[in-house]
Amino acid sequence: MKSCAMLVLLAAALLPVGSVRAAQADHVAATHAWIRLLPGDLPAAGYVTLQNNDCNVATLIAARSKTYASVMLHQSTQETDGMSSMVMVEHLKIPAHGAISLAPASYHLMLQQAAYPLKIGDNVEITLDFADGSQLPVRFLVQPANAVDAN
Ligand SMILES: [Cu+2]
Repeated sequence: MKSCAMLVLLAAALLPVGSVRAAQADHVAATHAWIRLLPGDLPAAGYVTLQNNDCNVATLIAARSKTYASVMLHQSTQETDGMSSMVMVEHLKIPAHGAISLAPASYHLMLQQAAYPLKIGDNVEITLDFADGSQLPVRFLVQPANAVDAN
């Protein structure tokens, strides 16, 4: 897109000489970040909407947290027999100036091996890693099993 290219050139011209791109993923905004807590040892699921404000595709490649030893990117799929299952997702592309939602029955972060027993209302920080080396720490609000969104 022409307007995008011009913006990039302008941004480059305004940067001080010798500066490098910050490790923080400022071009991606996270909203509606919440965790569905399930009873017992059942894995929790993390949901978030990611808006890409950049001219380039942003590719989510991993997520990690101090609170959960295991964080995986999954996609729920509906089988023809009506049963749902999950598959691992290698990476998730957010279109330029577009958004994707990790939401129930779709993409989610599979959260396992919590470091401590989580309660409703807790905040959990999960860091999202992107293919360009940038990262985005996001605070997720812990919600009960019957919740449908963060707010
Ligand atoms: Cu899963």
